[in-house]
Amino acid sequence: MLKEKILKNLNEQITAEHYASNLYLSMSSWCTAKGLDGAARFLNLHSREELEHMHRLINYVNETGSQAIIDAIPAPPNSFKDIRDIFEQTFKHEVHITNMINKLVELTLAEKDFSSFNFLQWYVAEQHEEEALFKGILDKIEVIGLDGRGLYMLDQEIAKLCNTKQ
Ligand code: OFO
Repeated sequence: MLKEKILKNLNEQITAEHYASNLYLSMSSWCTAKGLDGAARFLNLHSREELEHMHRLINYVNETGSQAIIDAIPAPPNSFKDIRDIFEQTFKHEVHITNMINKLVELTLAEKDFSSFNFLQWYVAEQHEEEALFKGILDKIEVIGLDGRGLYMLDQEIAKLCNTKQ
């Protein structure tokens, strides 16, 4: 059984991963509506990944004999300024998730819950990858730009990422 404090934080993490999934799904839908098929596919795949992150947490909590709570999540935004706005928001969101994970890891050490500490190492590594991935897209936006054919080229570049990470 997990200590109360740790269970509460793990359940909050479940909700955060669920929200991230919906946020990226909403962004994917916006991209589809704007004809940005590469970015739409990338974000859709990423939305599914976030669901996997959520399920991994649910399984862990339930395996310990505690109960994973599936809580309400707020509606994500559904309108965005442009593709730059989308990827600035995704990067910001990943940094926020990293901070949550780091707080959780700190707590497991303080509570001497080494099993949860060990479980969370996967998320620590994953967050490192995800921040780098989204930062890389922001860098591409800077280099390619959004004017003229830039937007089309950028969408193609983002589409290529679907075959590497996901
Ligand atoms: Fe994109 O992050 Fe989950 O954990």
